[in-house]
Amino acid sequence: MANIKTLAKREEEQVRFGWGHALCAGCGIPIVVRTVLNSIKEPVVVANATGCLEVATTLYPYTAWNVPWVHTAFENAAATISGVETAYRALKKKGKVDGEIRFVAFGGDGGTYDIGLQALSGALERGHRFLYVCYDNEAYMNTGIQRSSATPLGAAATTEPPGKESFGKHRHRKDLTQIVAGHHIPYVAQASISHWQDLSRKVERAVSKEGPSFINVMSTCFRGWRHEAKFTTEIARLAVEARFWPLYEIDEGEWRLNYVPEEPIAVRDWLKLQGRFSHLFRPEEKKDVLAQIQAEIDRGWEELLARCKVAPTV
Ligand SMILES: Cc1ncc(C[n+]2csc(CCOP(=O)(O)OP(=O)(O)O)c2C)c(N)n1
Ligand code: SF4
Ligand SMILES: [Mg+2]
Repeated sequence: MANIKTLAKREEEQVRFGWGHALCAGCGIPIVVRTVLNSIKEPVVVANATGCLEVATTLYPYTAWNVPWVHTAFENAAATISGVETAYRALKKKGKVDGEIRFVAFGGDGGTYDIGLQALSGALERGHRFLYVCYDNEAYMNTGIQRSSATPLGAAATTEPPGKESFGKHRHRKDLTQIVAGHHIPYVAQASISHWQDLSRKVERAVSKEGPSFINVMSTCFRGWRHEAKFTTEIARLAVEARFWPLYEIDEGEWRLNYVPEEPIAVRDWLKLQGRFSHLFRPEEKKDVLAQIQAEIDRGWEELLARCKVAPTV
């Protein structure tokens, strides 16, 4: 497993991502992208769905990318990267390219859970060798915090605002990691910006597979979640401690839970730190909604425990 020195050395040798992007200071996305790209030793080609990552890293005439990079539409990052990977295989067969190249697609939750799901499912089923990384910040952040199917129950979003008749988002989030697991691809994982070594190890596993792989990374957006920017990784860490965002992987069909909190925190203690849930506590506490959120977490955790071998790596 690459340690921090190896990752730093790789970045010294070739900065793959980073110059002059306009992502907010304190955004979780650059942590995802740098960790992913620095964890891959081979040359990389990237496809990037529209979202904060794409918009804020390609302000014409500048780019923050120093690898071959394709901007795709919102809905087709997986289709694009599968086409690039197919072209590479065809050219390799003809002897026109040699050497190993890895193919990575990045998409936000809007571009992955919702609008790009069909393209993702198709590419996974076709068996292309690529890694799809979803940076999940739980809403359509770039266009103004609209709810997505990754937005948790009770969160405020501009398209599902809390008010007299509403407590924010009315439905639980979709479990995309498990939907992808249903494709029975070689490698699927859930990771978080708060546990970068775990993410780095998962990327190494993912790109070693000869078929498709998928990593769903929790990536805090302090603007949409409404907390101070300096708490970005801490909020992500507490999501893991609350068991809201379990760290696990499915490697060649073997389910492994990578971290079991010794003393899990109640989800209300995590929600309380974020302005997007403040209406659940004021003026009076919405006990029924908080109980529903906790019950869903408990259910998901039990389900995961029943499937997984406990194999701590963090
Ligand atoms: C087909 C289409 N619909 C809508 C848009 C406008 N749009 C651009 S980015 C974005 C939000 C992306 O959300 P997400 O994928 O979660 O990424 P984030 O902005 O949170 O990084 C939207 C709606 C678009 N570019 N294309
Ligand atoms: S709005 Fe959120 S996701 Fe977008 S760049 Fe800012 S912190 Fe990052
Ligand atoms: Mg998003």
